[in-house]
Amino acid sequence: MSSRSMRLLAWCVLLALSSGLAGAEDVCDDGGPDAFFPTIEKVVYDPSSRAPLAFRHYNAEEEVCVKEDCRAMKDWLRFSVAFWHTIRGDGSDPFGSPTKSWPWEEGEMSAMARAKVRLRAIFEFLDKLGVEYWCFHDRDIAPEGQTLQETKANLDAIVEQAKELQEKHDKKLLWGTAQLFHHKRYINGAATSPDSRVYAYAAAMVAMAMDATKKLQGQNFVFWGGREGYQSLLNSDIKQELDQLGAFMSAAADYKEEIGFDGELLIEPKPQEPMKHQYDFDVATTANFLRMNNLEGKFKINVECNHATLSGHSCEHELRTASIQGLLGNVDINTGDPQTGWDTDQFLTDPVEATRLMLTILEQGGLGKGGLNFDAKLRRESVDVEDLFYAHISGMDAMARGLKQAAAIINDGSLKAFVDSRYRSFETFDFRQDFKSLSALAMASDVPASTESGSQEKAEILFSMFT
Ligand code: XLS
Ligand code: NI
Ligand code: NI
Repeated sequence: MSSRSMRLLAWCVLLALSSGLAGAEDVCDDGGPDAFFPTIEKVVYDPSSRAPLAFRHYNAEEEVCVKEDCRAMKDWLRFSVAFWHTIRGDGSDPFGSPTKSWPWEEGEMSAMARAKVRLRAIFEFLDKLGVEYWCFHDRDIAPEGQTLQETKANLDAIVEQAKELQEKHDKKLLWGTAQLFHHKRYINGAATSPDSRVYAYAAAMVAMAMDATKKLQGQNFVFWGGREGYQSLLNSDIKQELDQLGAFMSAAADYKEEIGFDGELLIEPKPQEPMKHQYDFDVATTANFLRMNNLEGKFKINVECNHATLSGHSCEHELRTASIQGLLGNVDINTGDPQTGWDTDQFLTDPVEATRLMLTILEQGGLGKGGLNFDAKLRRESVDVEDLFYAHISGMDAMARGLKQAAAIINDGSLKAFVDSRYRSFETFDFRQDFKSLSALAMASDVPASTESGSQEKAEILFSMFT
């Protein structure tokens, strides 16, 4: 932080403390456009640059055409910064204390004054990075109060400030969510808790967070059930818990209609961590949950890549499985570490992987109201504010390469033509027949001695010609 902004902040905190007036910190100057990242200029696209703080592939306004559908890169990709990792991530892990000393955590101040400073930090970050969207949990942006009423008042005040900042900086909310996993009241779950008081409390929190998301014109609202699962089947009635979850999600969908929130509701699957088993295990399990509870058409899915791999799938598999059912709404774009078996939430920097993911996204005509949310964090050892920029830049460049390469594969058409050709025998064959007629057809034909090659290797060449 520059000495000017340090002085301003100190003055401001002093005023807030001495006045004792509620909201006195609102009078604080925001420290100007360089209050938190004074060493960083706006990141620009410069393909020939050797400077790490530049985009070599992401060129926000550059048009990319998928057949006749031409959009600016920023509109295909719809990048979003995650408040919880980028602003609140402190580098702590189960073995060690925080490692970051971010400028927005400096000095003593009330929890609400701090929340307001943090909020200003993300908008400066978004400006300098050139990203349009952000995402939050209610508890990332506003502290919990002593009572539910106070918690609501805190959130309302912060949402008011966020609304102003969104307008001032021309930014948008990709999604909001309720954080129903951190506090010890959620040890046995939120919607799936055996304690009915916790169930009702969780509903109140979702209602509050959805109100906040609506107020900020959020495009989506996410449900990630971190504690919705079990540690042991010996002490759990999973039929009861799944029924509770179904009723809770139905009530959430009704609430959306009641308040006139026109964003998409999204469920984010994850197989485990923190619970040993989580109910929204993967896309297929979540799709089945929606059908069992007559919730088709009311929810889509937010696929997180690192969750996909934790469930034993690839991210590509999860995107495709959601997409073919009309359920792919958003991607939490990150990756794990092949040698580490948990949710390491790393930035996805592999352009070949990015191309595989963008293929599905482009084939379904983009993500609609959804986007690519960087649910990704710095390594514990990365402690400079510049690292936050390096991380997002490499993630954005990788996805931009993925976008261009996937568009080229689709526009070329050879891979699709090859896949289609494998199914050509069905062009003149109705497979929706009963076994009697199929048996009759088989009886009247030659016994198939073999069938043609799958030629995966050829498909790999048709893919790698563009990557
Ligand atoms: C945690 C999840 C979380 C959700 C939002 O693993 O990815 O960050 O995206 O609650
Ligand atoms: Ni996520
Ligand atoms: Ni995650």
